[in-house]
Amino acid sequence: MARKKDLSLYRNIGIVAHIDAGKTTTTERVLYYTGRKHQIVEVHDTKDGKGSTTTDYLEQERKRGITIQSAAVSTEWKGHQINVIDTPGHVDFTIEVNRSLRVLDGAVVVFDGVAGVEPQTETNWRLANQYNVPRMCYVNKMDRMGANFGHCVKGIRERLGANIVLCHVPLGSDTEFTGMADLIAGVAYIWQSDDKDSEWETVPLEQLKGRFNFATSRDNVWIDDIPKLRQDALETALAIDDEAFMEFVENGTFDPAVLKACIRKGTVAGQLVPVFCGSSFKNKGVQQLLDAVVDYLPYPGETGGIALVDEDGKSIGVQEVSDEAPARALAFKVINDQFGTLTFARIYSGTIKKGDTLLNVTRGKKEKVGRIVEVQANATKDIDEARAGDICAFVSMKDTETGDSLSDPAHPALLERMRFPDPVISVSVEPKTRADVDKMSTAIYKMVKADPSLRLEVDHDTGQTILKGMGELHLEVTIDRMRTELGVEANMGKPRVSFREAFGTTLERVYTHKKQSGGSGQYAEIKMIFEPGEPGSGVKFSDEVVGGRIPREFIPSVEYAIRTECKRGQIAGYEVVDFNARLIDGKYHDVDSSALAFEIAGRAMFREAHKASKPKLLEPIMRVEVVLDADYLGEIIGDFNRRRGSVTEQGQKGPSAFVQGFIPLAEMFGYINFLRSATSGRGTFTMEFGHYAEVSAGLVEKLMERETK
Ligand SMILES: Nc1nc2c(ncn2[C@@H]2O[C@H](COP(=O)(O)OP(=O)(O)OP(=O)(O)O)[C@@H](O)[C@H]2O)c(=O)[nH]1
Ligand SMILES: [Mg+2]
Repeated sequence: MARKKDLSLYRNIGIVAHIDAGKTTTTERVLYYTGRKHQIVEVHDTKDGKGSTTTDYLEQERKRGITIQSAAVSTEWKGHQINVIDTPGHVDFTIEVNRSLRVLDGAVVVFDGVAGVEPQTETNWRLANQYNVPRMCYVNKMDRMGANFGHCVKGIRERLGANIVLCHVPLGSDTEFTGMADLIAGVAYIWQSDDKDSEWETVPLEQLKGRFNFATSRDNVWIDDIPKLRQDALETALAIDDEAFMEFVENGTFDPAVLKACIRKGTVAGQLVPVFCGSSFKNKGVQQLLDAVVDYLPYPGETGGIALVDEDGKSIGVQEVSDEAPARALAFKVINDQFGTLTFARIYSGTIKKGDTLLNVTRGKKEKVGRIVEVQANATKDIDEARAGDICAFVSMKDTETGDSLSDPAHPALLERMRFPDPVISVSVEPKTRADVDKMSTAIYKMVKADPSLRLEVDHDTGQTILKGMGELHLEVTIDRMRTELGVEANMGKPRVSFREAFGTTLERVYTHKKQSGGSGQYAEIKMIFEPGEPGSGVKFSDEVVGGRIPREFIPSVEYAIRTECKRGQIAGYEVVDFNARLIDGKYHDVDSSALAFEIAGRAMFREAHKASKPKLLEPIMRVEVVLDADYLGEIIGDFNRRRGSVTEQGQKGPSAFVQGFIPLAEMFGYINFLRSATSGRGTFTMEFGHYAEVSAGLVEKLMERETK
């Protein structure tokens, strides 16, 4: 069967932003204006459990009024197939943004017109940079009191470092927001009302002069500046094409089609970021945004193919997006519910049909494609095949996990991997009732399999199940979803910090394991060097034994011993990270040496070496931003210091003040309560993981004492 719609008519886009910027609200409008939906549901109207927006359908999302998991919807706009993924803005669910950006071709970054650039916007922007995702900006909430387009645009330029081309200028703000001037088309759109079906009038820019007299003086300045801003926007865009640029500079003329082509070329190449504005809530600007998605964001493959890698993750080529090439897809999300397993995949090349067999190249296992479905938020529709550029889901795959490469078995290939964040916080989890005991471990395993930013461990001392995640909300939501989706109830212990341990110095040691008890004994001697590694370098083991001084078959036992024993450091039993373990020499005995003897030696060696290396305790340090009334600034800054933190930046954000800095996670529990009482309930904060840092020696004991309470 031939392709129904040409690839150039596809747009796979993500909507990303800081929490509450209006992503879900915008997605609802997109579905409404494209005719997919006949009613709009407001995010703040879903808390009573009656209604639901299309993309925030989980119980936990409705109750909290926030997005937790990314949800995909498809729709059509002016002959184009638009696949949209609405992502969460809360930092605890950043994995959802991460995996969406990995498989999308473009992104719309949404801003709250009052708050401007916020911490999660910066994080998501960096992620989009990592994955080379072309993007455009949408300054939403222009109808809010204090909305300040200029402040937001300045943030996009300065804090995100974007080379922007200003496409829209708002007409008024707050209750006076009535539309926008389109600097590219040379016209303004003026809405008659806030109603979702309100019409807009299209007016040449020249006719705007004298038409408005806004209460906020900066809103009038925008109107006065339109000729100059337009000149700037056109120059920035046309600079992509030398010839068009010269024509414009010399004669002041340009071809509108060439202008658009320039913006498209610049955006797709990541050189330009077009900026738009509107108010999704007041139904202004969403249709224009959709036009821009079609005009400027890339179709699948327009930015080139996907990198192919070898087993070490090194790039070895590129897979072009094409129907004719062998089938290659990346699984980016796995969900389990009462209906079974759904494996979401982005198809990069080839065609995958119902009944095909694919090879999971990451795991070396074959997977049968039983059913293929198109997913519309929480509804699925069976389809017979999926093609290059598509995002679909496979039903009932057995072994495939997030990040795995699926491929035509005759042409196996690994696609560029996804990167997952490290969990920094942990809780113990216990079944709530006897009936939950048996089911809990399977259920929790399923939750962890679906979310690569969770980890499951067993406490060595207590035998308790330990769940690690990105934050308190993340863990709470996971346990609650286990109840609603898998019917298993569990209780969570107090959240704890995921500390880590490291080697303090390089050292060389010999360890001899010798045991003589009647018959054959045990004998193994090893000589090793341990070196602290760079942060993030992981645990590396190297076998540097020469001349058969330790028989080959015993060396894996030493490596196994080191890799398992390092899960439990000598300071307080936390995982030891980032070191090189070099096995350089040893001795054996023909009769008494065995794999077990070498393993025992390896374990003892590790314990002794780590203890002797002046080990370090590492703690997660969080990047914290507090937004508050300037009156409370002094108190909050003083508190940063009390919490062993440091302030890196402070300033003004619209009508509010902000403080940014770093605070150890160990000092952040219950921060929200402190902030509320210190700011009479008017302060808000966000935090995300920054880095691990050494705990000063004098503090280790005090911290550990507090932890074990
Ligand atoms: N005044 C105003 N409010 C808006 C606008 N867009 C969204 N909101 C409101 O802002 C709140 C958050 O909107 P959401 O659409 O849930 O924001 P989000 O970006 O999806 O949030 P998360 O998914 O939790 O990160 C809701 O109460 C919306 O009604 C807007 O254009 N103007
Ligand atoms: Mg949302």
